[in-house]
Parts: sequence; structure tokens; C-alpha cells
Amino acid sequence: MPGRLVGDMDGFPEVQLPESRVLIIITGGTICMRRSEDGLVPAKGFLKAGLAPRPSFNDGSYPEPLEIVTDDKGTRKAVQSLRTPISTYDRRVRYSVLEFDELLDSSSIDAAGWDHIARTVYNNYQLFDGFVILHGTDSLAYTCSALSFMLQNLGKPVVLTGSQAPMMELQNDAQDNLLGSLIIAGHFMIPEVCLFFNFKLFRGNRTTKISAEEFDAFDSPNMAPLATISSLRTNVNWNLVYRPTIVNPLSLRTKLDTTHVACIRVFPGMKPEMMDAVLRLEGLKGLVLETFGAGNTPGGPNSAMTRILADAVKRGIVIVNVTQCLSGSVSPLYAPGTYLGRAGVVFGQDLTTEAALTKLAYLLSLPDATPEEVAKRMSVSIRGELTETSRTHFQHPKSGILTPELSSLTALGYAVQKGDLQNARDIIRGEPRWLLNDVDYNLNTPVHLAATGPNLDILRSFLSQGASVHLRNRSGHTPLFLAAAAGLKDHVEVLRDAGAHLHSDEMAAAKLHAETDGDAKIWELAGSRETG
Ligand code: ASN
Repeated sequence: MPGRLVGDMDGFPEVQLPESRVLIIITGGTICMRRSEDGLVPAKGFLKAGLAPRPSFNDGSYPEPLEIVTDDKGTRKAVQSLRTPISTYDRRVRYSVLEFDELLDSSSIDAAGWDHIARTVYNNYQLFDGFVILHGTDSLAYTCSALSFMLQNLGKPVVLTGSQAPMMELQNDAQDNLLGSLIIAGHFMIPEVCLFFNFKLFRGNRTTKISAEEFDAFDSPNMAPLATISSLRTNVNWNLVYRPTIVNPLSLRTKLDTTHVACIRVFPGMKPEMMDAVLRLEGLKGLVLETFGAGNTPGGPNSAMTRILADAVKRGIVIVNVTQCLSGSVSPLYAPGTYLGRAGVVFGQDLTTEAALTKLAYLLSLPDATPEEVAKRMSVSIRGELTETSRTHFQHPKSGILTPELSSLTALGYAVQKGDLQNARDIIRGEPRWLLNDVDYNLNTPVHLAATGPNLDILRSFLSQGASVHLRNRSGHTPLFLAAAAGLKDHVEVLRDAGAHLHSDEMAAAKLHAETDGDAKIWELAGSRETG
């Protein structure tokens, strides 16, 4: 974000301040709509009519320069840019505006529309510090989810927003939503696809539209907001911000397979034939099943409904169980949920329907998507879209027999203690995610063991395969705490790089260690926190 000399305006002296660069991509939605005989329709010319006349979006450094950007087809075009006044963070945001040729009411977006947006971000990724996408609210949660999967290894903020009332109407939420989005994209390195609405920044793939009218139109019921804006302050919850563990540049996956997925909401008295008819649609590969409560459908273990679902799974259709409730997770808590699990239906945990559908469409679009692989990846987090539950209640294996998972975990523990990277790799090949976040009798994960193990490469290898750094063992300790307590500076650094932080419950003990028996520098390294 380079510094820039600001021109002399209205007789005020020049001030040199850093400037962020943001690309605003306009796809349509109420935010840019005008009234017509048929009701509200999207209208072109948002920069001239909606932004340039408003002092919060234009510091007056007219005439606005042209920027060369690249559209989704790779064609370079000159677009206009404007600059905001100085922010609380002593920075200005220069933004360019790229308006799509065809603006949509978002109820008409499809997989091709998502490609259009994702390619535009990708083609301009090097030029900008962040991206703001203006979009209608109707399908906004779906688009956010889809983009979160399509933009692989994202390292910059992509903030989607819209409004319930158009920018060109007297009373609107458009100004606040757009300004907040610009502030976030221009000031905070949150490398996620986010949704900003009504002063809250959400992880995009956790959101759902909860009101057709209220300005408070979105929520992420299973996850706290990533940030909130109140008065002049932006409060970022850095502990929640997703940190990719795989160090790779941005890559794109387009053409999500939305044509071979379906969604059914079960209801009391639903005829099994209806379920069967959908599951027999030609070419169907995946179904999102919206079930009651904690994941229940009508019918017992041998009912027609359960048999129809089990048969479909056998035919290679991936069926994902999500709840109809606004919040909470599905699990085999009740017998009907257990029957579904036994029929091969995947527990989608706390995925929203929007995230489940788009994730299914994404996984099915991958070149080597087998039903088994897609089913496996549906129940683990790949972009922070679900809360992974590990087996936190260790149960002794019945009749003293080690389950395959426990045998693998024990073998992995030995490999870690011996520093045998090759053996550790061999053991986790196949099911790394489950195993890496699994726990032994002391609730230690493999990362806890590797955090004090002799071979740092084993720790790196676990982290780069998506192992969580946040799980706590039976004593309430994170792997980071164990590494610091063992005085292992390099291990602490690697864990910090992967986003580890001390839990608030560990702070007092960490302080005591640092003051008495420990190395204060290492504890400082382990405990230093990012600030907004
Ligand atoms: N129908 C509009 C859209 O989704 C609703 C809105 O943006 N508030 O494009």
C-alpha cells in the first residue's frame, strides 16, 4: 500500500499519506437499482450518480484518473477511480469501479455468474489490496459461499455487500454497507471471502439471509462476526480469521457443478416416493437434505424413506444432512439421525444449506471427484465453513480391541516421538484430516505431540495438511503452550505462523512460567497478539 502525494485542494496544504487500492466490482442488486414500471431494476452509472457526489466516497481530487483493469475475459479496459477522504487509520482508499456489462437482480445468478466474478478478482489480483463486490441480497449468501471455495488459497480480502434500499433513495443502508466494506477491504488483511452488512463482517460461507426487509438482513448463526464497526472503530476478531495452512498462490476453480445437485426440505407426512423421484433425476450426483432439528427424518431403520436414501447412496449419490434450524449442528444424537448415518448419509454438521449446496457443487467439479472423496470432504472444514467436532470424549475401546483409528493414532504418536517423518507421512496418508484432529486418552492431538517432538518437519507437515492448532488437551492446553513450556522457540514460531495463539485460560499460567522457570522471550513470542 504505497504512500502518495496528495494534490493541493481548496487551498489546503499537501499531506502525504498511505493509500490502499481497492477494486469495486458491480454485479447488480438493489444497491444500484432505480425504480421502473416493472419495479426496481439495476441501473448503470453507479460511480457518477451514486459515489462521485458523496463526500465520504470522494475527497474531491477530481478529475478522477483512469485505471487499467482486466475484465473476466482477460480484456484490458480503462475504468474510473475515486479516492476516499482520510480514514481514522490515517489512510485513504483509492478505488476503481468495474461495472459488469449486464447487471443482475441476484435472483438470476448462476454458476456462470460466479465464474464471471471469480475471474475478475483473479485477473486483477496483483493490482489491488482488496476487493469489494456489490451484489443483490437474495442470493448473496450462496455467492459468498461459492466464491469462498472457488478462490483457492486466497490471501487478500474479498468483501461482498449489497443493500435493502437503493443508494439513490433518501433512506438507505447502501451508503453504510459500501463504506464499511471499503474500510475493511482497504485497511485489514483478512484473507477471506466475507459479507459485510449492517456494520458486521461475517465469514461469507457461514451466512444466511434472515430478513427480506430489515437492514439487519444477514447473520452467521453458528459463528460470531469476524469484525464489527462501531462509531470510528473497527473491531476485528483476529482469532476467528481463517489462516490457510498451505502456502500456495491464489488459484481458481470455476464451473461449479450446480446442475447435478438438488436440495430437499423434509416435512411431516412427506411421501417417500417424492424423495425417490428426486434421487432418480438423471445425472444427479449430490443432494442436500434439510432435516428436522439435530438431523432427523421421518421413518425408522427399515422404513421406505431410509431404504430409498440408502439405495441412493449405494448408487453413488452423495447425500448431506443439514438442519432446517437457523443454528446448531446435525449429529447421531437421536435414533432417526443414527439411521441416516448408517444409510451412508453424511453429517454436514453446522453447514448452512447455502454452504452445503455450493460446497457439493465445488467438490463435484474437481477433476477426480469420486463419491467417497466428496462425502469425506463434505464433513470436514476446507474454508472454515463448518465447525469440526473431534471426539472430545475419549472412550475406551470395547473388549480391549483397538479400533483402526486408535491404532493409527497410537502408531502416529510413536512416529512423532521418534521423529520419523516418513513413517508419520505413511500413517496419515489417506485420512489426514480426521486423524490429525483426533485425540488420545489425554485429549492430545497429533499436533500436541509434534509441538514438543524432536522433528520440526513433522509439525510443519501436520499443519500444512490442515491440522488444527486450536484444540486443547485434558489439562486445557494448546500445542503452543506445550511448545513454549518446553522452551522450543522454533516450534513456537511454526505454530504462530499457522495462526496458533494462547487460549485466554492459559494466560495466567504463561505469565507465571515466564516470570519463574521459563524463558521470557519464548513466552512473549507465544503470547504476543495481533491487534486491529
Ligand atoms: N432482489 C434484489 C437482489 O437480490 C434484492 C436486494 O438486493 N436487496 O438483487
